[in-house]
Amino acid sequence: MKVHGHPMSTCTRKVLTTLAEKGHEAQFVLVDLMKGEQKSPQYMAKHPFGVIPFLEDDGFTMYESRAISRYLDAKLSGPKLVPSDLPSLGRMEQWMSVEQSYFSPHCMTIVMEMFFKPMRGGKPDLDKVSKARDETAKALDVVDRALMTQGHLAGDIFSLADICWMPYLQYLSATPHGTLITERPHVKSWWQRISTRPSWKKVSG
Ligand SMILES: N[C@@H](CCC(=O)N[C@@H](CS)C(=O)NCC(=O)O)C(=O)O
Repeated sequence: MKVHGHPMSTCTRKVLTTLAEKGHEAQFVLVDLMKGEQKSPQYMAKHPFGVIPFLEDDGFTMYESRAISRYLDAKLSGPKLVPSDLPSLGRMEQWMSVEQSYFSPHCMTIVMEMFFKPMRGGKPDLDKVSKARDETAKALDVVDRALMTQGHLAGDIFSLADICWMPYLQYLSATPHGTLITERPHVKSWWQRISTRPSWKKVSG
C-alpha cells in the first residue's frame, strides 16, 4: 500500500492518522507541494484534481482523504474507527460533513493568513481573518455544546470524525487564534484528549 502526500498536509495527516490508529503503515511517497509536483502531468494522470493525498492498494487507486480513511477502516484489521450502531454512525457522518462544510474552510483561512503567509514573509489580511474567525467560532460553539454530554464527536468512541478535525485544530492552535479552542471548555478538553493520542503524536510530531 502506498500513500502519496506531504507530511505537513492536513488531508495527508487524516489518512496517516487513520493508518496509525489501525496499527498499519503504508509506503509514503512524497509529493513536494513546494515544487508544485501535485500539478505535474505524471501526478495528474493519477489524481485529475491535482491535490494530495492519493492511495494505491494492490492495483486499486483512489483519492479524497475522508473517503480513503473510510476505505482503510473497512479494509484493515485493528480498532474500528466507524461505529457499528446507527445513531453513532449518523453522528460521525454529520460531524465529518460539518468539518468539511462549516469549519475547515474558515479555519484554514486563519491558518493561511496567520501561519503560512508570515512564514513566507507576507502580511496577514486582517479583514479576511476576522470574518473567518467569526465563522470558525460559530462552528466551535456548536461542537462545544455537543461535547458537553459526550467524550467524542460520534459519542463515546473515538472515530474518523475526530480524526478529520484534528489536523485543522492543530494548525489553529499554532496561531494566536488558538484561543478559539482554549476558551471553549469542552472543545479544550476534547482537543487535549485527542491530540495526546500516540497516533496523532506520530503523525504531527
Ligand atoms: N478534498 C480533498 C482536498 C485535498 C487538498 O486540498 N489537498 C491539499 C493539501 S491538504 C493540496 O493538495 N493542496 C495543493 C494544491 O491545492 O495545489 C481531500 O480531502 O483529499
